[in-house]
Amino acid sequence: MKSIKWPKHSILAIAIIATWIKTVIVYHTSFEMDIENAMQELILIINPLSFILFAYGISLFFKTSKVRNRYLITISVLLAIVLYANVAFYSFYNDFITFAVLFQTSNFGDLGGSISEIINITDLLYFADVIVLILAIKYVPKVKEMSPVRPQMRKAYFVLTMAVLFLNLGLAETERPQLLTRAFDRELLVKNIGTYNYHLYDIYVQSKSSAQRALADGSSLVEVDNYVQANQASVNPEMFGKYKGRNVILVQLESLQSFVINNEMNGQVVTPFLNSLTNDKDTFYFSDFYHQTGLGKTSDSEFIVENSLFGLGRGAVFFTHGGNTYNSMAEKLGENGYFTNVMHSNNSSFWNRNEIYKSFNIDKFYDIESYDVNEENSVNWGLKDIPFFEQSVDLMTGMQQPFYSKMITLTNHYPFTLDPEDIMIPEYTSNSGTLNRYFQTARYLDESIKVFFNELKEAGLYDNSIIVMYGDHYGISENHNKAMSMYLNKEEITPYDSALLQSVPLFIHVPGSGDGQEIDKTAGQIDLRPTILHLLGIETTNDMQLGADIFSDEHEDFVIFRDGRFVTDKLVYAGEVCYERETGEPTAIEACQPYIDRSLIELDYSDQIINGDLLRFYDEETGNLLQEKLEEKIEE
Ligand code: GP9
Ligand code: MN
Repeated sequence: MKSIKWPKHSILAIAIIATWIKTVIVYHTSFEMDIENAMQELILIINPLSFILFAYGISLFFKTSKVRNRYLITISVLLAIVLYANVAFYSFYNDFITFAVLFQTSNFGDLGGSISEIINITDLLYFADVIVLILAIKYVPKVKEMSPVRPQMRKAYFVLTMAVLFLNLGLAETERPQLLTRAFDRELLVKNIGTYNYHLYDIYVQSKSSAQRALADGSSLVEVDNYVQANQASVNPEMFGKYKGRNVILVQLESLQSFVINNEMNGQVVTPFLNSLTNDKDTFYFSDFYHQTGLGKTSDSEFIVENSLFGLGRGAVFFTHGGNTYNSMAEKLGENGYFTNVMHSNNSSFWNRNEIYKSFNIDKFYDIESYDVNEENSVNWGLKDIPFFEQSVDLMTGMQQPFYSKMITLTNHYPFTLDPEDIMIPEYTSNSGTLNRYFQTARYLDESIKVFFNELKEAGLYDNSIIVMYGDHYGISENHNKAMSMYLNKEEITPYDSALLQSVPLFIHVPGSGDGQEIDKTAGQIDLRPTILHLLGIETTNDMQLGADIFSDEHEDFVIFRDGRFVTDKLVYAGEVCYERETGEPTAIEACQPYIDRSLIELDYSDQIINGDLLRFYDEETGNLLQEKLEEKIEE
């Protein structure tokens, strides 16, 4: 052994390699992460490295090897604890720890008794790298006591660390575009940037939002409140309470845009069942309705509909502000005797749903664990919509009535693939495979709704329910403009066209009512909360909401997009150009200016409410500011 010439920084190298290998092994043995291809595996292997290099690399700044070694041991112990805590948390919650959750101790209430069941003697293996490191320090023959590390050497080391980080981020970006800006799922984050980096990122996101929260006080709420009160649309007495007491079934139609409704593709009808609802005696069909989502996509549409507030301009509010105080539609319905639930066959942590649903006061989340999912009945993202609806109706039959169920469909999701037996119409024939397949999955989604209606009838749940269905966001992005222009028979897709293409269908189906009609008022997802609550006879006068009941005479034909674009019955504002809606011709900006100003105000008020967590200062019952909370705040 004596003859081996150990490199100078062997202890550092051993620490890095031991922790790296251990982390990768723990990824594979203690978390259930589905790895779909070699690239994902490669990312998983690389992803702990940049942080490990960085954390251990700090040792290069210490002068003596003794201090260096002590530092290395401390860091290895800390990293092992972080990883081990995640393993323990995961085995219980099937989720990774977030900074926010750590401070909500109530979350651990149900964990108490089971701590001892979770901890096991074999768990010492999670500290194997620490042991290796200690042994190495003891037995690896000491190189000549090193003089302080040369600055060039340190520089090279940290350049390498950065290179590894960027390699990791670059690969992750190709595998999951917009991973960090959208931050949709903790599992995806850990899979792509690694546990250690994930915690840093999480701390950054959480501390940013808690700083904004701490700085906010009730005074900003006064201004917002004045605006909201002044802009409330009064109820339509003919419609208010008309369907009181019915179950409410909300169906979010994944990626469904209006352009497929009452339209054909190469002679094939795309949505025959939904088309039949557009002139059905029991259905209100809203033909000029828009999604208002941002990067949070599905989760934004949920957020907007529940709260009648906008999502955020950056990131997903579900992720960044899951712990805020809200006054959701579910909470309102719960207060009015409803059993409230969400049905969606996906991991409960996706979009941080498991956390924010608590803030929305939703009674129960039927996530993937509530469904029977196997090879045959799932495709691509999970359970296919038809079995999803079938199994959901089974669950509904056991629910206390009246209930409010929000159902989130999944099959019509990018990349829009189907098993051969589910294909009902051929692909389209453009240069975009995405658009070509989109028609097929939209056709499948349409079929699933038909099945759902039949199942509800068979289960005896149909007559006493109202079924609200709307597209959650676009499915075809502007990357497919060329193919879209071919389909729509246009020379090109202009910003004006793109804005109008954000229209998604909205149906309010009220079995047996005979009230059906087409409504072409310009409206958006933000209007759904007051619209639905009013139909059920639930007041919203004191609610901090930005939308308006579409049935109200005071509802304005004006819908604001998250990025500042807007559509009215006469104008379209997009790409900083004001267009005449009817002709699509640009017109003087002055025509749009008042709406531009109002869009900015409303978006800003919505952001203030969310960033400042202002609803904690608001009494939903009286519409007053909560004096005691404000005083507490001032004392702080
Ligand atoms: C995932 C589903 C899809 O659970 O809601 O989210 P999306 O990618 O459409 O935002
Ligand atoms: Mn979606």
